Amino acid sequence: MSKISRRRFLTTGLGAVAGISGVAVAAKLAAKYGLVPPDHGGLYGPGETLTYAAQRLLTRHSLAREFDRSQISAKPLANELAPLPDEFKRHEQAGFADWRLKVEGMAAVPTSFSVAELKSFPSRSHITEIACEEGWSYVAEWKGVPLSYILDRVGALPQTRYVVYKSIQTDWWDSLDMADAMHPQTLIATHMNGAHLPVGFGGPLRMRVPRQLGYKSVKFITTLIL
Ligand SMILES: Nc1nc2c(c(=O)[nH]1)N[C@H]1C(S)=C(S)[C@@H](COP(=O)(O)O)O[C@H]1N2
Ligand SMILES: [Mo]
Repeated sequence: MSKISRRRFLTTGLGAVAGISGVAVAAKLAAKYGLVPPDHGGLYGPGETLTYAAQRLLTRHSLAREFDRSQISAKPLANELAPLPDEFKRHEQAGFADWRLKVEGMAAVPTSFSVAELKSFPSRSHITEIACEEGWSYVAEWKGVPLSYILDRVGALPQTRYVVYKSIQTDWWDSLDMADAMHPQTLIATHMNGAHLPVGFGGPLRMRVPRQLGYKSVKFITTLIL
C-alpha cells in the first residue's frame, strides 16, 4: 500500500467510525429530548432519527413568518371539500351550539369544550400564509386558542408524545409532535380575518399550524387524542 492510499484508507475509516458514533450520540440526544420518531427502528432507523432530532432541536422555537395586515389576501382560496355529513349540517343549523371539542387519551382531566367556551379562553392571532402542497397559498389573519393552552388546561401527562386531531369528515385527521403542538403559533382557530371562522375554511373549529403545509390545518375538528 503506498503512503497516500494508506492515508486515504485511514481517514476514510475514521470518518466512517466518527459517522457511526455520531449517529449513536444523536440517537441518545434524541431519546433525551423525546425526539425519537415512531419508526426509528425501521430500515432508515438511526439516520432518520438523526435527521428528525437535529431538525426538531434546531427549529422547535422558530416562528413561521408573520405578515403585515396590508398583505392579507383579498380572495383567500378555500380548497374543494368533500360533501359535509348530515350531522355537520344539523350543527350548522343550530349555530354550532352543541359542537364539542373532546380531549381524550393522556390527559389528567379528559374533557370536552364547547365552541363558546373556546372563544372565551385566552386567544392569540397571527397573519400567516397557508400553503397547499398542490402549489397555491394565501395570507390570512387567524385567531384562536393556542393548542398549548388546551394541553395545559387538561393536564397533558409528561409522557405525551403526539397530539392526534380528528375532523367530523372522518377521513381527515392528522397529528403533531410536541414541538409543533406546544408551539405558540399553533392554534385551534375560531376566527379568520376578524370574523367567525367561515364553514368553507373549517368553521367552527380548525387546527391552524402555520409552520406546516396546509394539509395539517385540519378543518371541523371534533377530537384531540393525546
Ligand atoms: N376536514 C378537512 N380539512 C382539511 C382539508 C379537507 O379537505 N378537509 N383539506 C386540507 C388541505 S390539503 C389544505 S391545503 C387546507 C386548505 O385550506 P383552505 O381551504 O383554507 O385553503 O386544508 C386542509 N384541511
Ligand atoms: Mo393541500
